[in-house]
Amino acid sequence: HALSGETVLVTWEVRNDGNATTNLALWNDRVVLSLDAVLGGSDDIVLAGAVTHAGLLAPGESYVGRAEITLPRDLNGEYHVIVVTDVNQSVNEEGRRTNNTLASTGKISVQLAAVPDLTVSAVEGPAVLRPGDAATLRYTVSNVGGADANTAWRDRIYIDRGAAGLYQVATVLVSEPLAAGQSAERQVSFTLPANFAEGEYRWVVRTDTENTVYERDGEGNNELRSAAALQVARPDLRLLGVEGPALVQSGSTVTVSWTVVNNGAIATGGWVDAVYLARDGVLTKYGEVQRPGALGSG
Ligand SMILES: [Ca+2]
Ligand SMILES: [Ca+2]
Ligand SMILES: [Ca+2]
Repeated sequence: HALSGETVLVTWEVRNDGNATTNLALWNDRVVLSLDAVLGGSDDIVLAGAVTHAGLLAPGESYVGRAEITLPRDLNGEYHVIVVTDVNQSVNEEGRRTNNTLASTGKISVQLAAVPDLTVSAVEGPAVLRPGDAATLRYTVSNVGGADANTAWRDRIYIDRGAAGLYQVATVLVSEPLAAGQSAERQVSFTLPANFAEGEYRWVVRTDTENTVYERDGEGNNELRSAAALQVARPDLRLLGVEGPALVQSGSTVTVSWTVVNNGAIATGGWVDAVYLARDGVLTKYGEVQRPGALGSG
């Protein structure tokens, strides 16, 4: 019994049944897996194409060949092991080569080894950003496969611009293992380029983008597109009018009112309006108003 992807030791014995020492001291043996006990055909899997033997072989002498062979990672089934000695037919045997191939009587049973399966969930990024803004995005990568993910891999964070394609904003190199059944939440910060076009987009997170983690049938679920939209918008605040008293007595409280309209896209993030008195080009500030909320377009 063996598991796919496992390393197994194969040994075989080769004897010189002739009446002369080999004319060469170097030849290659080949190790093949085969569903039937016959060499050749589409069922053959060459495990070791050329295992070199060094040394002359006198009549009656033998050697034990050995090879540590890593089974293919998707191998599944019951196989004979077939060994061919002097596969290149370089030793002069006067044509007696039919006995150079031997199949194992028993079969080796190989089962598929479990593999990791990474998936992305819970992609949460900002809903509104201005070009040039700093942003932080959170996401979760889970290993829903049957084996630990032990090799490092890279995640990539994109903004999906539709027809304009994906725009990468960040990459994350993950070097700590993720055990089977476990999840890890990640957080990544980046800055949106100042020239990023305004529009409505989606966040996209892709895990294992270089495919360093082998997931067999689980490679297709490595990307998640956020359900929530990202709006990239440039606000354009404009003061429409200011009204205040024309005559004020010093020391008294006055009320000033003004109207702000947003001629651009939605404005968020909070800002401050300030009230000044101007005299001969010199501004003196008299008050401030915090604007914590958002101001929609128009
Ligand atoms: Ca022979
Ligand atoms: Ca996967
Ligand atoms: Ca993969």
